[in-house]
Amino acid sequence: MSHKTIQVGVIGTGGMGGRHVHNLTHEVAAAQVVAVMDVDEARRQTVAQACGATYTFADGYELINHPAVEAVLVAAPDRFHAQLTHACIAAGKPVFCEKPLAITAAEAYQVVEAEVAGGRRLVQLGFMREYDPAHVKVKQMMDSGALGKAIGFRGVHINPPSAEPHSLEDVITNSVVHDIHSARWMMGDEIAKVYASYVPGNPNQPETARLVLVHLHYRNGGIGQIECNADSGYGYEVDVQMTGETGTVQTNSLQSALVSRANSRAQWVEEDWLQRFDTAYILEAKSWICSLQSGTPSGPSAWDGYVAMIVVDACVESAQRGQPVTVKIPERPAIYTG
Ligand code: ISE
Repeated sequence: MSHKTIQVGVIGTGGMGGRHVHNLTHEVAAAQVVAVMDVDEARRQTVAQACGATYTFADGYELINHPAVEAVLVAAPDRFHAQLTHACIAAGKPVFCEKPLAITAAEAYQVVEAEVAGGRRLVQLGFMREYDPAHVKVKQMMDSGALGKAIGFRGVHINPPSAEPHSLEDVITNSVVHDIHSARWMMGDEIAKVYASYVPGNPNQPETARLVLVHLHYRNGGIGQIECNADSGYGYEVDVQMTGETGTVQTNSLQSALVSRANSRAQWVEEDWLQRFDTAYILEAKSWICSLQSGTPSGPSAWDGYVAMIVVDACVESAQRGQPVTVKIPERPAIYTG
């Protein structure tokens, strides 16, 4: 691809998709949203008008195969991610797919297989924490070696209040999947065993989850822990702490202004991920478009999406059985190395 503007089609224009359309239109000079797809006709027309897209579709596959669309961003509901991403690979078009890549590891593997068969990376996954300045600082500190070898990971993921309890599968596939990716990325090592436990969202519905705790064992001896609250009742926070052999480093979500008033002190807490990762989403979109211009894929790959799903499946099984589960990750294909 040359250094010209990349013409992007966006599938799904709800909360996350709508933010991606906004960022690509207003924050990424080298991108132009030319097509949008949404099953909600009113929404797709409104979004198309706001971003100046010429083409609107009610069908994602039509958008993917339209000649004006050079690259695709998939922000449809999770259950459609794998099929739509697969269709982009079949059409030979680069695709940015929101996480999760699929809703099972088996389905994610089909995407990896198709990409490997094509012989080049076309897929970038929406694990946006890799673009969050606070996470990047932690990662850089560990990579600098100043704290010695990484031996421990701790991730805390607090979600906004939720009207309905979520299923255990949903919490792990849609939410904990971020922490799983973070746990691999930060440690630079693969997860070898998980032991997950949870508190149901409703005591009478054991298939729901409110609080999930996952213990991790890495291949090279490190350990980790993920805590995910599916319904905090108060706001949104994500933090990570890394333990090295000679020190620790962590993000600090308690950085907002401290207000003292009437014998009390208070701090503002972000509402959701769109607020917390505002900057990360912009940097992520810029990096994706830049990688398409340069022809050098970067960022989280389909392989990362697949491995995260292997760990997701292991966590679900572990939580359901109440037993530790061994994680088996196949050898990484050559297109994902280096
Ligand atoms: C949501 O879909 C996201 O991707 C957010 O980053 C995550 O924090 C949240 O738990 C998910 O539901």
